[in-house]
Amino acid sequence: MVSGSRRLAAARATVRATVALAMPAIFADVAHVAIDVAVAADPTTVCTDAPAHPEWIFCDDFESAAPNVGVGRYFEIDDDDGDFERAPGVGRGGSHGMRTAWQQGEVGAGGLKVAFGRNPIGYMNRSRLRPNEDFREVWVRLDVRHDVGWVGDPAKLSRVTVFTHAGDWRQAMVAHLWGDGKGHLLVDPARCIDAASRVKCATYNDFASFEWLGYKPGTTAVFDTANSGRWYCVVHHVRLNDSGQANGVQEFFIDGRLEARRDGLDFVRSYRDFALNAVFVENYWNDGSVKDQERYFDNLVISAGPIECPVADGVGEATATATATSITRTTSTATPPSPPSTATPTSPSSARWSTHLPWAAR
Ligand SMILES: [Ca+2]
Ligand SMILES: [Ca+2]
Ligand SMILES: [Ca+2]
Repeated sequence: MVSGSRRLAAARATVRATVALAMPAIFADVAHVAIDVAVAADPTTVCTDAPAHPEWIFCDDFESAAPNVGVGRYFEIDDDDGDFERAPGVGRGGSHGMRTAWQQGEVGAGGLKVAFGRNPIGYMNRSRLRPNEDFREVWVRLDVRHDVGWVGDPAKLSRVTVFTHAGDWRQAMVAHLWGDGKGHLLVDPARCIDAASRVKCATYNDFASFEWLGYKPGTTAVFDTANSGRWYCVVHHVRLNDSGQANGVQEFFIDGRLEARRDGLDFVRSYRDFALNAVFVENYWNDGSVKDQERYFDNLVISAGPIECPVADGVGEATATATATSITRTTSTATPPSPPSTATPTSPSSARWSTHLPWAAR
């Protein structure tokens, strides 16, 4: 580390000052708050700063322990039979992170599930993360790195949702953050509330009952081989609408830059029984991985306020690009297909946003 502790301390102070200034803006106008690029503190020890961030609901930098189920932790983990694991050196800046190992053709390669806030499902409430609060707006940070030579777009990355009933996993809405099949991530908001503001879904992922509010892809080709080997700090922001107002938001940022935003969303109509109460991080590749390959996660943070990202990662970029160029030439036939043209339009008036991605449906 060239910077030294004094510089690091200064960086942290800067971050805190930025957060303090930004916080009142959350309530006034969330549209541009997280666009301000502030340099977050040392990306290898993110959760060390948690005490300075009361707005953080959950933080895991994978430094202290392997992901586990329990109070303050996850409510469910799929470790892919040990293949999805915490490991030294695979995290940001050479820290600990989570390693995903996809074998060729593999679909499910593990995931992490966090519940927080007021949640009707006892199984999820094992985490006890601020269980008496309703969160109508959250920011979720996840650092993602695809190994050098990466090929393809796994459909899933994460989702933020509202669970509504004690006896099953039916949902009021889902803010999907997943791949567009063309190398980018996208936002794909879905509602499961009827005109009388009652939950329509009858079970988990009740796709037949979802109303797709319209997806929008980002601009950074995070899954391109040419961009493999570098870290991306992905921040996913979701805000439920106020009752009677179409003012919900789903947007995401990479390294502090806005990628895609949907606003004016009537996410849950006037439903108020529960608010955002779970985040799932998923290694799920609907079409199966095109080859044996790995990706890595670090710094999963769920917050009630905006989250800063570290300076964009340029380390290893040249190496990754050089390697990727040759790989792209030799494996072009392995590139997964683009989304099919069978996306289902609904009403003509909202045709611009009224399609969803059946190729990614689970
Ligand atoms: Ca780490
Ligand atoms: Ca595996
Ligand atoms: Ca598996």
